Amino acid sequence: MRKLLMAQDLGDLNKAVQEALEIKKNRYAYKQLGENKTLLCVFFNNSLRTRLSTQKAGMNLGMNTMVLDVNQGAWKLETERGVVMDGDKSEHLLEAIPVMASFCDVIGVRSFARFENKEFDYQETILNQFIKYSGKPVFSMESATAHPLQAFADLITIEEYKKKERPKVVMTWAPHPRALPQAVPNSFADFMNEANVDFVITHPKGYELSEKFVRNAKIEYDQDKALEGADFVYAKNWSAYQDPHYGQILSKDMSWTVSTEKMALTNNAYFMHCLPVRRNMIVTDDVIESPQSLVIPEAANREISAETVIKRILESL
Ligand code: AN0
Ligand code: CP
Repeated sequence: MRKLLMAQDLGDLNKAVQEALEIKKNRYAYKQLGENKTLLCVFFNNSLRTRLSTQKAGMNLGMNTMVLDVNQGAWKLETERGVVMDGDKSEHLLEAIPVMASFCDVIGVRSFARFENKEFDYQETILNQFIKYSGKPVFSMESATAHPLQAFADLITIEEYKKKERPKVVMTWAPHPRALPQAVPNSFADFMNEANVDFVITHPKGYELSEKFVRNAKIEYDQDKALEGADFVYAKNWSAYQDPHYGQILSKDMSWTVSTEKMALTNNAYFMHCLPVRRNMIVTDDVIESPQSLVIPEAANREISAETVIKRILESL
């Protein structure tokens, strides 16, 4: 495996989940695989879970792990070619990438959508520059359009907790004070579309996501209707994808917050969220603290999803 961005990069998803569950039984079983191999995690944006779980995954595999926070301590990077660099950016990504690559064997990249230019974001310009100019395997740690390590961890979690062969999984938009990327809901839809689940997306009108990720998923604009009979409720805020509102907040409607009343419409569903979450915007205290909340085991599975991906990359070196 040379790259991770979409679910299809993992091949047969069921096999990938089974492999992850095997790894979870003994996460140190492949300690030899990463000997004298170095993992570099490059962050253009903040992170708690991805930063810790991805390093931990690399260490489980016996790798050396390094983290670079581009915006804290490194030189400010220019990312557009052709710019006269007379501003505050001291180095170009086109030099920085091959230099970073010369010190490592595998690279993880976090670079969120910037919402300045939809094409720049949706072409995954930054991640693709890493792929092109590093010559090393590259995986997304949430790039402009996708967060596959999160969606893979979510799928592993659903597999662990499901009580029926084909559970109903509802991804619901919920309000948030700041504009957030579409990467998490995009990848969740991408993975759920390939999984053995009855998948429904619910959001206010105007929040339609990219077809590339939504494909044939069911859309239900009435949240209460969507939640009926749900076995898993996956809450997330995202900003608008569709033109001319790309990257904008269209609604802060608090009636979309996942509350005890909303959960009462479901089949005693589990509650999921990738975290970080704003309480009493996305979800009430009561729901996130309830026994049905999976947010902590879900986050813990980030170590397992990352380890499965990095293991496959190491096996292909
Ligand atoms: C980010 C997002 O919504 O994409 C990261 C989530 C994993 N969230 C925030 O910036 C709050
Ligand atoms: N879920 C997730 O990716 O969290 P961080 O942004 O803290 O890494």
